[in-house]
This record gives sequence, C-alpha cells and structure tokens, in this order.
Amino acid sequence: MAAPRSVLLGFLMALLLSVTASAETGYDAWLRYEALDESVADSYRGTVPAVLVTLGNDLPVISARGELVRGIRGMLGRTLRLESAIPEEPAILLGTVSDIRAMAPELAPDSDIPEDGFLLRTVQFNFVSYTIVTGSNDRGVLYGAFAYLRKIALHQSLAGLDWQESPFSPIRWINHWDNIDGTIERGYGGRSLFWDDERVHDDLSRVTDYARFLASLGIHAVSINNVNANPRVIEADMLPDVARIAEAFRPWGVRIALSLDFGSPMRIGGLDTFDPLDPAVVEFWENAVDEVYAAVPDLAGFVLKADSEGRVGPSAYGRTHADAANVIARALQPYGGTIFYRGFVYDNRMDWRDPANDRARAAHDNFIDLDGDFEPNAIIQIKNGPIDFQVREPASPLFGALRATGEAIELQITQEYFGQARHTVFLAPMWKEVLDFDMRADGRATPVKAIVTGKVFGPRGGFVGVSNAGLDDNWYGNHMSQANLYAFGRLAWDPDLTAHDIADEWSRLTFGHDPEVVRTVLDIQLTSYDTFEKYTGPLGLQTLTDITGNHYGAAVEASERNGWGQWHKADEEAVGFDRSVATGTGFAGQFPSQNAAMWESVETTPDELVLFFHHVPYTHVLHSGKTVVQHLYDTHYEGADAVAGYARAWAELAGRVDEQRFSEIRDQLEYQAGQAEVWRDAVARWFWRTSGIDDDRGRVGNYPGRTEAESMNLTGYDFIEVDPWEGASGEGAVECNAATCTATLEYDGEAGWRDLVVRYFDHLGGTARFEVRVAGQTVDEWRADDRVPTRRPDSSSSSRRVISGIALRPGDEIQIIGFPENDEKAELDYVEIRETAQSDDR
Ligand code: GCW
Repeated sequence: MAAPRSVLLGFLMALLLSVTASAETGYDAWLRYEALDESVADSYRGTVPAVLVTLGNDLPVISARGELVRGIRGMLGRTLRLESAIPEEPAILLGTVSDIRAMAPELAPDSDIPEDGFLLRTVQFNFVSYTIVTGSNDRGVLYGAFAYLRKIALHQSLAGLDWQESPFSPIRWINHWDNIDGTIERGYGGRSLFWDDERVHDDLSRVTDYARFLASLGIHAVSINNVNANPRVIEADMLPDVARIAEAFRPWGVRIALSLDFGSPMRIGGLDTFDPLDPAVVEFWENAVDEVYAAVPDLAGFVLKADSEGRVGPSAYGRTHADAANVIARALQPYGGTIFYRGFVYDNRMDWRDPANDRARAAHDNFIDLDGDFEPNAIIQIKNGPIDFQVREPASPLFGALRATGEAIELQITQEYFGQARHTVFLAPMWKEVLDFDMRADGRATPVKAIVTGKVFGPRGGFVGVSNAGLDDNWYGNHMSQANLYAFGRLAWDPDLTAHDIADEWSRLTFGHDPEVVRTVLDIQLTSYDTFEKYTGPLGLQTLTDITGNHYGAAVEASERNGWGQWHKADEEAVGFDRSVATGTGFAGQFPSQNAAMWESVETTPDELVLFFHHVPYTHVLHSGKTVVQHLYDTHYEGADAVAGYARAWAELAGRVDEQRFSEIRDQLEYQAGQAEVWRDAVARWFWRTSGIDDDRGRVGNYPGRTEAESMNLTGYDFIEVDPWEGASGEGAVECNAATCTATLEYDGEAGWRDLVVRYFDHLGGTARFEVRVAGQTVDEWRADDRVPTRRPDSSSSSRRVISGIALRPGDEIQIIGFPENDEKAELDYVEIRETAQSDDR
C-alpha cells in the first residue's frame, strides 16, 4: 500500500534535515554559530536585545553588523531588528568610540581604547540597558562584534558586560606563499585562493570568506604572493587584478601586501642593474610604489626575500641588507607602508667539511652590524628559530640583538616540517615556548614576545604567520590544522593565553560542547607537538626528514653532506652539532650571556636541545638518566603509540561529531598512526645500525608477527632496494614487473581472530590495486590512489592497510596480489599479523 503523501513528505524532510545537519565540510571552521541547546539559548534571550543600531558606515562596521545578525540568528534563532536611531528599549549600539561620542555622548566610554582594541559594555541610560560594542577604529568595532559572538558561542555570561581588550602585537600579518600560476609553495590545502594561471580568480568570494576568519582573530594584513616572488605582480596589467584581491579583503579590515623580487628593476624595469644605490633603481622603486598605490591606496606594504635560496639581493653589488630594504622603505614612506625584510638569509652552498661552518649563525651574523641602519618603516622578519621551522630549535638569537631596528617573529602555520597537514600537530605549545623564552637581554627579563612587539627596545614590530590556506573545503586539508591558524591569531592578539585555553576555545567553537568531544580533542591537540617531536627528531636533532627533497618522510642522512647546513653530524660514535664557543661553532655565544652560558655546557643544556648544541657519544647519559640512544628508541615508540591512541580515542566519538568531519579526521589519524610507525622504525633502525647499540627493551630490529615481502613466496614480484634504506623494513621491498604479481606466506600461528597489516607503497605516477586472499577467499581489495609528495617507494609513500578481524587457521595461505599501473608497481614492504583487540567483538 502506498504511504500517504504527507507521511512521505515528512520522511523526506526528516531525511533532508538529517543530511544537512551532518553535512559539515569544515568550511565554517570556528565560525559555525551552531544553534545553542534550548536551555543555554534561553539564558541569553534576556540579555541579548532585539534591536541593533549601527553608527557609521565604514565597511568593517557594516561587516560587524552583518556578523552580529548572522551569529545571533544561528545561535539563538532570532533576527536582530536593524534601526538607525537609538530606541527607548534595550539595544546593541555598534560603532567607533568617536561615532558613539557624536551620536550619544552619554553612552560613550570616557577613556580611549588603544589601536584596534574594543570595548563591550552594558550601560544604563534613562532606565534602558544598552550594550555598547565599540572600538578605537572600525577594525576594533569588528573585533568587538566577534568577541561578543564568541562569548555566546563559548556559553559565557553577557550580564553586566564591561570588557575591554586590545592586541598585544601591533602588527598581525599573514604571509601566503602562493605562486601566480595557482600552485602554493608548501601549501597543503589545495590551490591558491587568489591566483590561477597568472591571473586572479574571477570569483573572489572565497577570499572574502577567508578574510572573515582572519578578522575574527584580529589579523589585519595578508601578503598574497610567494616570497619567492614573480616580479609580474607589480606590472601594470596585473595591478587591476591585485586591486580586486584588496577589495575582497577590505570589508573585513584586512589589507593586502605584496612580495617583491629584488631583481625587478632589471627583470621588468628594463634597467641593466638592480643596485639599490643606483639613482635609476631608486627611481624605479619610487615609480613602482606610486603605481601600486594608485591601484591599491591602502596597501599595507611589501615583503622581501633577498640573498636567500637563490633569490638575488644586495650582495650582487656589495651593498648591505639595509641598503636593499631602505630603497623600498623610502619609496613607501609617503604612503605609510611597511617593508618586511626577511632575516632568512644564509648560504645554501656551505662546505660541510669545514667544522666552523654553521647555518644557525647566519641570521645574527648577517644583520647584527646593520642595527640602526634601517629606515623606521623597515622591519626584519625573523623565523622563530635560527634554522628553518624545525621540530625543535632554540629561539633565534637575533631577537633582541637588534635594538634600533623593528623586528617581527615569523611563525609557520602551514605544517611544512610538521607532517604537511597529513599529520595533526597543534603548534601553539611550540610557539608558546619561543614567545615565552626569556632572552635575558642585558641580564633582565626580556621574553621574545615582548621584544618582537617593540615593548623592550622600542621599534615597532609584531607577528607574521605563514598560512597558505587553499581552496580545499576545509582550507588546510586537515580539519585539525585549522587550529593552527586560530592559535596564531589568538597568540598575536594575546600571547599570554595558554595553549590549553586556545585549544579549548577552538575545540568548542569547532565541534561544540560535548564534554567527551572537548576532552578528546584537547588530549590530541595538546600532546600532538610533543608526540610529533618524539617520532620524528627529539633532543634537538630537528625533523629528520628529506631536507633536500619533500620535507615530509623520514630520511636521517638527507641532512648530511650537502650545502644546506641542517647537519646533525651523526656518525658511528656520536651525534649532535657542537655549537659551543669553547669547542664548536660559537653559535651559543650569539645569545645574551645567561643563555650563552646555559648552552655552552652539556651539563646545563636541557635534554630537549642537547644535540642541537653538543656532539656527544650515543652512550652519553641525559639528565633524564637515559642514554642518548635509548632515549631515541624510547621516544620513537612512545610517539607512535601515542598516535595509535589518538586514532582509537577519536573513533570513540562516533555519533558525537557530524559524519563528514568525524570520518575525515578518523581517516587522517589512522593514516598518521601508520606513518608514525614508519618514522619509528626508520629512525630507530637507523640509529641502531649506525651506533651498533641494542635497544635495551629489544624492540628495534625485532618485529613479532612481521614477514618481510622479500622473504615471502613471490610470483612476478622482484626484490628492490629502497632509498634511503630506512624507508623500508628488512632489506628492502618488492615490486611487480608483470601484469599481476603475488606474494604468499603461510600462517603458522594458532587459530584465532587476527588483524593483517599490509605495508605497501602508494606514490605518484600510477594507481596500483591490491587484493588480499586468505585461504583462497578475498578478504580485502583497495586502490593505491593517495597523493603523497613522492614518485617512488620510500618512507613518504609507505602506507598501511589494516584488515581487521580475520579468522586465521594454521596452514592458511595469505596472498597479496598486486596489480601495477604505470610507475606504481604495487610495491610491498611486509605483512604483519596481530592479535585482534579483545574489545573487538567480531
Ligand atoms: O622553509 C623554507 C622552505 C621554502 C621557503 C623558505 C623561505 C618560500 O622550504 O619553501 O621558500 O623556507 O622561508 O623563504
């Protein structure tokens, strides 16, 4: 019998609702404005007025109005009434302090608010309660609106509001490393938001949405092209397009900046020189700046990478970095623009045989004598550490060494050396360590956060984050990676927030208030940095990755014997880089005396950086009481176990997080757990073979249940060596050089439920298929269609398929059948048989 129409319709509606309710792509990140539970919503209905009055009509204030309407609608299910006159009933008054003073002096705050700051205050007037959302300028008003909504989203009380905040850091910029062809250098969230094929996208609505996220954190400028800059960005035919990007950001109080190519006077200016002291070059830059400002009158300024990694710079003419920065800085002065000159200057063709050479020294060596030579609108942009965004480095000694020059700290939001957003690594704990690090400049308390914001030595400075968000639905390619942008913005605003506070806020805004969810997300995020350091490069060894290649997988020796200077100097006897003054490169001596003394000696260097500063035998005993080599083994196992724990903990949240984000994060953590095993085995085996010292717990080199592919019964499969060797278990791997190949092993254990772990390689260049048969029965099939940054079998492409709950019997044949495609030869590393966990009731 046919169901009555109404029933059917109702059913369809319910289906539709449940689908939309669960269809969260991550696009809305932390600005979801999810409907509050009825009881919580009720508690706000008395304090949130029905009317919103907006004073002034600057774009950011108009955006603030729209945001308040949107947020209150989403969370409380009510639409604010927009009025232009102040009513005799409770209302939100939104506008700058000066606009409020002009229109309703009795409601205006009596003291000023610092630049970009905001004030939220409940004021009684004529027996009516008004909520003032105001700021020193239009951006401050917008930041106030976001703060007001965040309070509601975090279930904080709005009663008797009197809350004022202003940013700790006067400069809060984002850099994008987007190329104008639409690719992004070190970007993991898809193609560029701005560029495609040397043009700007026609539809820039994604840019405006991105600007909204930035504004919600108080970020006020973004450079829109790679520091490895294409000079085309400032050519006349490009400028109208650039202006459109500026326009897309403008409603949210975000200004744009451009990265420059220092060779532009020659490359696009028709000159035969780019010598910064040549009058024609001076004129070139003046004209270029005039033209850019004609197109983008509120341009924030420029970023310049010169004399670094193949970029041309002032050294070509024997000029200084100050000469280079100043020629552009002076051209910017009439417009109030700023130039960020990157401190990331080093020689990438350094002789590794010379023990005096040390890349860590480079920034300090290059800039220290130039202090005071820079124009006031030139700021030296310094990476957090002296090398390059490694998993652990000390703070750069250049912070605070410059006294008469503006400094900014550059933090990398995009996870280049942190698993490239395929791994979850929450960077706030690491950033906090650098920001809170006390330089002891002049022997007094001088934390990096105070130095870089000009609070110690004066010159204006701030925070710059390399974001590289892209066109993927969730911006970064990993939902959890959004937390890094959130943390960067929150720390630039207030570096005294704890990593815990930030993660807690982010988690609630992003996934809601279910305590189980909050607890799990916090557990994962807050330990993830420590965990990543453990399974990659602990003790200050840095990320032991492919330094000259993809910066992703494990490759311990890749750092050595090349000019890039990321050496860890591990050999058969000892490991670590002697950077002491007495016997090493003297890098430790670049720090103010108290820190220099601490790092000078092995005894006083904390374990976490011991191998960054010292070359010690593997048997050296750490403060922890363990030997160096045992510490390396233990941390790698602890790190891999921790990620396996994340995957299990997340799986418990089924039904508590919307379906798409739940399953995408589940898959991401499962993948990361597999990768952490590869890292564990690669690094631990490398140090085991190199040092010849056994793991005192017997784990390294001993893998119960594992059968190497090369020792299985092979049909069509051939043995291959993997390069570097530690990327594969055993002696190497096998590849299929026929239409289909089979690797077979016979199970000789006891009968029972088992999981089969198949370790294979999934790289670019083809999509191989695999089939697994147990006793002739197909138990799994899959395609190796992942996109990892390598074209060959190695630690980056090493992948794991877990086939759980197989009823194995002694004598069963386990067959892995590979179907290669093009360059992907269905390469196999090993099969591991594990007992199926007890809790698994299949
Ligand atoms: O970390 C390195 C990256 C380069 C980058 C460079 C820099 C934009 O590997 O991709 O180039 O730093 O910061 O300039």
